[in-house]
Amino acid sequence: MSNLARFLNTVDGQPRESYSGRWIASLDPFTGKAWAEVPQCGADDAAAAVEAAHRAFTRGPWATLTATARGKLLRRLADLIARDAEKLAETEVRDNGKLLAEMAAQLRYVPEWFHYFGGLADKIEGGVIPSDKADMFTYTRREPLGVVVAITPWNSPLLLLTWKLAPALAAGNTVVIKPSEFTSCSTLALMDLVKEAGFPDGVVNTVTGYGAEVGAALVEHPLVAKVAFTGGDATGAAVYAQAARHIKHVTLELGGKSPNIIFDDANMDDAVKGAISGIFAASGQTCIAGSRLLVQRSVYEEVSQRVVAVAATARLGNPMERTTQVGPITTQPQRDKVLGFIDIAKGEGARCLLGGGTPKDPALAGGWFVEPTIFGDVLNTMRIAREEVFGPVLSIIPFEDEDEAVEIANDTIFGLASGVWTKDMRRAFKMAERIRSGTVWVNTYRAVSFLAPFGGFKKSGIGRESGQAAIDEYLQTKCVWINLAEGIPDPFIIR
Ligand code: TXE
Repeated sequence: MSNLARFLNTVDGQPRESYSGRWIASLDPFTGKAWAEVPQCGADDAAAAVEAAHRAFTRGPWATLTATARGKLLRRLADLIARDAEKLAETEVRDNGKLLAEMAAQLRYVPEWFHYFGGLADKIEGGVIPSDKADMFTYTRREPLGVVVAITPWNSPLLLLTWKLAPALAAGNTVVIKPSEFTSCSTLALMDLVKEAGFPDGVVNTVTGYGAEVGAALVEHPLVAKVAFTGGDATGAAVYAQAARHIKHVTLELGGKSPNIIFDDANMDDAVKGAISGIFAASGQTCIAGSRLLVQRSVYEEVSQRVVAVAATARLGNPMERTTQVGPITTQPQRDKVLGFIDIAKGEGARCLLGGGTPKDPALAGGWFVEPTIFGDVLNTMRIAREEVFGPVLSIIPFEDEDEAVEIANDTIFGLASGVWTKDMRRAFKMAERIRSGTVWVNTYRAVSFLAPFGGFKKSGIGRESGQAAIDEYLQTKCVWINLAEGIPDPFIIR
């Protein structure tokens, strides 16, 4: 047996290893070394978790719990997460290498989703339908879907899980979670709090393992009613196709190639900070990364120079230290992918203004670092401007006027987010209308909230997370007809 910390799954309220007895090492991106292990599950473990969730949905106490009691459980979980936020954040940082400052702030914010959706749980209402038929009383009920599978990625494991878990539970579903094989530990640690909060056994279960094995087995399972997925667009398309074969409900939150647009009338200090936070925060590993910086030609040189100057001062280092500004890339394959894109951009003729490789500092040698990298004179037709890199790599693209900014911004298969920097409010409203993305930020970037719907246009996804509408993604409508009269007329004719 190894001497690494071991995190176990929870199935039907019980701690579980995998049937195979195999383990996956969780690697610390700052050292490149294993620090913990999680069970390597297979299709048999996936089936056991789904069956437990299905039992809890159909026969357990959860099925008859009032919506108000469900809401209380969610709010209790919120309080426990708030209590343990720092500890959970540290576990996430060991797994994903993002800054402790950022993960701790996220974990302190996560409880708000459980409070918000806990509050919504007993406000799910049906309606009485006016009837065009005599003596007929018709009403709707809003009912949960059943077993929901939540598949999450490695960049913000608990935040992105929360966006699924809170509305799914508030709506009365049961859940099987499949975290990323690279960053499972914080999700497994959260399960202790789910138990402490008092959720009945089987309501929330976890199965760790590789996507192609355990993820695909979950999507395939006939007792699963819905898949809520966040990840890459290629995997999202595969999950969507597989779910379609079984007519399952799906929400997909996929990647982006978001335009961050600076006009010449913008507050330049703010715009430069917005450009930096859009791409270098979290080492660019966010779906909302503002990876295409569109700059009006009249200020193109000035903005490029200022963004380069600020990015050049970024302190790379140990993500656990509060003074670090840019941490490592979460996984080695992802680091290699980012470096590959840098080579592609150079080959395409983009001008490398900063970075372009791995840092030389020997103190960083063990970690999967990539230097903050900026390319100038990028054409929107280049691969570096079209494909999601998911790393600290910025492409700067010039434009002449509003029309051209809109044209370039929308010339992408994605549509997750966008930023507009201008002091002209007429222009701000117009741009917000014309850009095809699920979120538009004006004079800010990277703002999210439990109150605000989030999701993608085009290939960035289907469905919305957060905000009131998110709960609809976990409900279905039943229509009930009650005949108040006696005597059925002609049985061969539809009423
Ligand atoms: O993601 P995957 P990867 C993008 C980013 C990154 C690329 C690949 O561009 O470079 O995706 O990252 C599970 N059936 N994003 O490979 O494969 C997998 O185990 C069911 C954007 O890490 O999408 C993990 O739990 N599940 C993104 C989850 O899917 C499967 C965040 C996501 O992994 C599966 C992360 C299958 N066949 C990466 N194959 C964002 N939108 O924020 C894999 N999985």
